[in-house]
Amino acid sequence: MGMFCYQCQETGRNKGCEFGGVCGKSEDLADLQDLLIYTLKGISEIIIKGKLDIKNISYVNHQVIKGLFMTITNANFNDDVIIMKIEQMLSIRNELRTKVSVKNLHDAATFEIETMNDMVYKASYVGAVPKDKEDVRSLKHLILFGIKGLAAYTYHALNLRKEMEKLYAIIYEALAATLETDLTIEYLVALSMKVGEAGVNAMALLDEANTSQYGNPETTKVNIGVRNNPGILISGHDLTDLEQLLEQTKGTGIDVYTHSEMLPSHYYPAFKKYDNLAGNYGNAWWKQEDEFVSFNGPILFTTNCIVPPNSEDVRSRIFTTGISGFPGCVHIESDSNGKKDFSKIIELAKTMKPPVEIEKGSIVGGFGHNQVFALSDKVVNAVKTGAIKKFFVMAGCDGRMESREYYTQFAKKLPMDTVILTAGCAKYRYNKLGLGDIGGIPRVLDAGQCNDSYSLVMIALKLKEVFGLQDINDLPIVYNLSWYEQKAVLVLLALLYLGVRNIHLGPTLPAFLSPNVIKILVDNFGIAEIGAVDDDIKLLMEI
Ligand code: SF4
Ligand code: SF3
Repeated sequence: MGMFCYQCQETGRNKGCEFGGVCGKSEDLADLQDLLIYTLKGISEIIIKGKLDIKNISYVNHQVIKGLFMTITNANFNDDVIIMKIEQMLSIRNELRTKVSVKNLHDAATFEIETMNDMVYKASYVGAVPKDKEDVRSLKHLILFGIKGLAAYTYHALNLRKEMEKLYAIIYEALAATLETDLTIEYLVALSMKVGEAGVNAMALLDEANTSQYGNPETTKVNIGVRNNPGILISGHDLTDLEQLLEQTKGTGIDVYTHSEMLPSHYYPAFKKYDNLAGNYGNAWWKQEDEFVSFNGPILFTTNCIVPPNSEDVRSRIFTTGISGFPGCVHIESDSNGKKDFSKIIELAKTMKPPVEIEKGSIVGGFGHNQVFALSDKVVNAVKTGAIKKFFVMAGCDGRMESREYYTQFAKKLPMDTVILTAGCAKYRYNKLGLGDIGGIPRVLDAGQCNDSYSLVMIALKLKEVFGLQDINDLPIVYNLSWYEQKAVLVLLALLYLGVRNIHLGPTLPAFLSPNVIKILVDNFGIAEIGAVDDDIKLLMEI
């Protein structure tokens, strides 16, 4: 029945995926995800217009953020899971409707599905292109994709039993608003900023959840070679899954390796006590097709980014948990206390060969806010003496496009008196280049996952305080961000909310931004698309 999706950076022709996703998402799956989002909008409208108290609907709050997170790029490819989620959300929606007496609800809050055919039909036309004018549609999608990122961070914090009601409130408010047809550009821009504010709060909550549970990240050398034992590779962003896997593999002779965005787990004190945590294997998500072949052992996905496996061998070794999913791969559910049984993965690992070494040596990371604050005298002194001229925030995502070579070249060509602050899987474009240090301060300071972009904000705010500045934009910090999926959209909104100007964004601007919305972002925030490496370095050095 056709599809339309333009939520990520790799969208077809930088316009939209219409005949299957570049990511591997089928038309059916794309339509089902649209229907899931549509149902969540209906739930949100009932909650907002019915003035339901969020405190009394915890179960709904949790299931809504899970549903949103599932539709993030490369997270869940399983139609059956999305169908079950739609059915669950429809029954929640219908029950909520009995609790309120609101008239004139939209179709999203009232439609009924009786058969699978009904569902397929409905899914085929509630998709990503509502009948709004171009700029309104663009801003609604900026908000929706930011909300998906917000749901992801909220969900990770919830796994560590940290919640903030106002995050659910803004999710409902924003989703319900996207059903309205009479919204002005001004209203939607203001709502985008509210989502950005919620992004700052969600990242602060997650930071508090992670650091209170696992300690503050500290400077750490991570092995990128291999040992001689069979291994399990763990990917995605969920630290609670890693913790349980490390506990369950203790003493079994199986080593655990991190992959892609799980690399920063090595920086937490709590994980250092596990001698079965052997190192980090491979690079950013998009290289997994080759790297999973040579890894030899089972792979556990805790969140995105899954690339649909080409070979049956790799597919048979992939397990999923949490919001991730792939058809034909074993999914491991938690019990009601959040406990997961990974014994199937461990048993499989015991029958497998150890990983083939693809790299040797180590990389250094762990520069979260606490660690950088501990170095602040050194850092401030280096800025004052001119040893450090500029900090380049190069956080965000990596991806398949050849144009992302820009970021490697950019890092290589930066003047030696500059330091890169990074977070997210973008770092794999330059974290193995050996860019040296400035008086003991590494020139690439990795704060952690995309989730940890908050640390970069904290570092900027701390420097602003130390240097006694009024405006965050007066700091010698410039932003050259790379985006791919929807968490990066939230991070961008969070930075805009904080008043950060002149952000360079690439490798392309989001396809969901209309020319007028881009103009609003350029006029109000100085946002610019990346250009040629040398020109951009010159430009950003002068800001
Ligand atoms: Fe296309 Fe990205 Fe949507 Fe996948 S997530 S269908 S690649 S726009
Ligand atoms: Fe990466 Fe998927 Fe964005 Fe978490 S793992 S940063 S892309």
